Amino acid sequence: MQPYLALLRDVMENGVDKSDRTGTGTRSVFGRQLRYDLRAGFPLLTTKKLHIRSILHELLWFLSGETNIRYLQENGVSIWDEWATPDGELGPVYGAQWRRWQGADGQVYDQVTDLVEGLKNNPDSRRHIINGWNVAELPIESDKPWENAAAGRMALPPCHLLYQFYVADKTLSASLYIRSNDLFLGNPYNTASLAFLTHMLAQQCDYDVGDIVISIGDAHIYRNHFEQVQTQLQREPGPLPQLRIRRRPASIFDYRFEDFEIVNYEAQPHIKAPIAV
Ligand code: THF
Repeated sequence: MQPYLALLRDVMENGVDKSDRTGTGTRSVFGRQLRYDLRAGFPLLTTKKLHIRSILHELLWFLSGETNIRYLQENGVSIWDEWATPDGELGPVYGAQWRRWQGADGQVYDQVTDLVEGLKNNPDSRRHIINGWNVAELPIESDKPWENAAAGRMALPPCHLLYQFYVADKTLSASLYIRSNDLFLGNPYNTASLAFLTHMLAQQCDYDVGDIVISIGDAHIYRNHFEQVQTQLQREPGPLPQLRIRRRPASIFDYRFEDFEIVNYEAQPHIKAPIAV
């Protein structure tokens, strides 16, 4: 996880102090890329204990096409609470775009099903893409997230918006574009989530796993995370854990939380930080 720690240092040293939508204030740089070789281990932070439960349930929730936080709450995951309406709606966020993108012609597109088909049947394709940036359903910038959701628009525009996959030598790699990345809280989640998804897709298609590449637009650290970042930068990273998937579910939609086991995850203590809403 050295690339991540180097990016934190880069932002602290070279970043520009900016105001942001949430009113918290950030220090940010523009345009950075992180790469992890999944064969070297599962890219979970070791300098801070991560809540794997939240990351996995969120990914399973995206894949299910759900956009109400009920499933997350039933599983003790609260990371989407702040943006939802009182009855838990987030509008057409990730799950809706991944599984039910509505064309102007009324046709509904399941990007995940199409992706798996494409990876299996046409591995050399350069169009293995999931796109979350559905312009017609973006929120209105000035409104509150829950007001957008109540009006049927996304509560928030997607942060991780463009996924592309690549097959070569029977090995699957993934690339993700994140337009705006909260480096202390969000980035470690996004990295682990992409790694889980890549392992699942590889298993479904009988490929090995290769690299994951994360490209970031606005890479920022919130002002109220500076202290936590310094604490983290004083820690020495340890060896990466491994992922074991206990069975081979019938499809990409049949994975359950219990199917995943992270082995040898020895992380340093969790570091608390407030989330900017
Ligand atoms: N907004 C902001 N400001 N940062 C983000 O990373 C972010 N997301 C999602 C939507 N808006 C965002 C929400 N994802 C935590 C982690 C990811 C989130 C929201 C919150 C968080 O507070 N993590 C705590 C532990 C909480 C837990 O797991 O229960 C942590 O210490 O890691 C980016 O996708």
